Amino acid sequence: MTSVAGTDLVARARDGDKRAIARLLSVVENDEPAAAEVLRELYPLTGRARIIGVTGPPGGGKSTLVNRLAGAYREHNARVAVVAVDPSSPFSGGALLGDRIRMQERFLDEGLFIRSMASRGHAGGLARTTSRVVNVLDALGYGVVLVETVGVGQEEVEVIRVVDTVCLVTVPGLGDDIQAIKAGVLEIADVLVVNKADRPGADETARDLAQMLTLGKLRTSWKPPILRTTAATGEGVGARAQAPRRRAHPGRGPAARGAGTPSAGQARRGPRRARRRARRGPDARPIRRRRGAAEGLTNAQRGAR
Ligand SMILES: Nc1nc2c(ncn2[C@@H]2O[C@H](COP(=O)(O)OP(=O)(O)OP(=O)(O)O)[C@@H](O)[C@H]2O)c(=O)[nH]1
Ligand SMILES: [Mg+2]
Repeated sequence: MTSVAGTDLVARARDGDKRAIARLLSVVENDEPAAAEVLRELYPLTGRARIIGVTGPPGGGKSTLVNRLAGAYREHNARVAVVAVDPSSPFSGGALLGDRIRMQERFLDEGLFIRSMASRGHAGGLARTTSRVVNVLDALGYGVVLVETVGVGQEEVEVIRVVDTVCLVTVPGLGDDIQAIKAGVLEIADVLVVNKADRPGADETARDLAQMLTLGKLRTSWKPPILRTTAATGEGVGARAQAPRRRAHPGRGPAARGAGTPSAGQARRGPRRARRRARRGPDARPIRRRRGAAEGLTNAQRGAR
């Protein structure tokens, strides 16, 4: 793709042309030749969207919940994008989008964009590709990006780091499986959801989770709220959409995904560095001072250290 074509694609995508958006996402996802240029062009526009991750064991109702949340955010007029990372059930399937009428409503909705991503075959890793996709959607003006992943492996834990808010979905009666979740995802969860609350055992599961939180060596003082939802009917989902936001996100959020809004530290260090960073693009490693530069060492002296 020539750079003119790349720029044209960006322009059409920014106008809301869904086919152009899909094509643009493929360019960055597959690391096509125009990817770097596209990302550079869009980079200054990133850092505005609210990125929400929905993760948890297979079949817990993540897609159903994501669909409900998308509807709830659409009611507040935000343009919403959904990124489903390796959904075992395809996102176009009936179960995910509720009844057929609702599904058609969603697909006709100009303000909603849905993207499925395979979890395998990404040069540079799934987390990096996901952050690129999220950054593009952010730059294109989607106010809310919902990212669904199956939270079982280490790689998914890495993926979920690109989001601002992690919502961990569990279901009643998980039993010992709940212990398996605890290892990675519970530590980074901002909100815990016991979905399928219409089934028996929701209160016990909520209690188990609360207990695990008190036992876990959580690194921050954040106490994730534990919410009960029935995504199938939408009950309790409003509470999730309004759940409190965590303020501090160690190793997460816009900086972790290389988005453009300068952190307080970057702002202090001044615009020159931010501009340099913008020129280098979102995948560049952070700019660090050369070792010894502050002490005024020569290159030879530095090398000898
Ligand atoms: N009883 C009940 N069933 C639900 C609820 N939410 C979702 N389901 C059903 O649970 C099944 C799985 O829902 P999905 O939304 O596909 O779950 P998922 O977590 O996205 O599944 P994977 O992407 O395959 O991991 C579907 O048959 C849903 O209709 C709920 O609140 N109550
Ligand atoms: Mg799903």
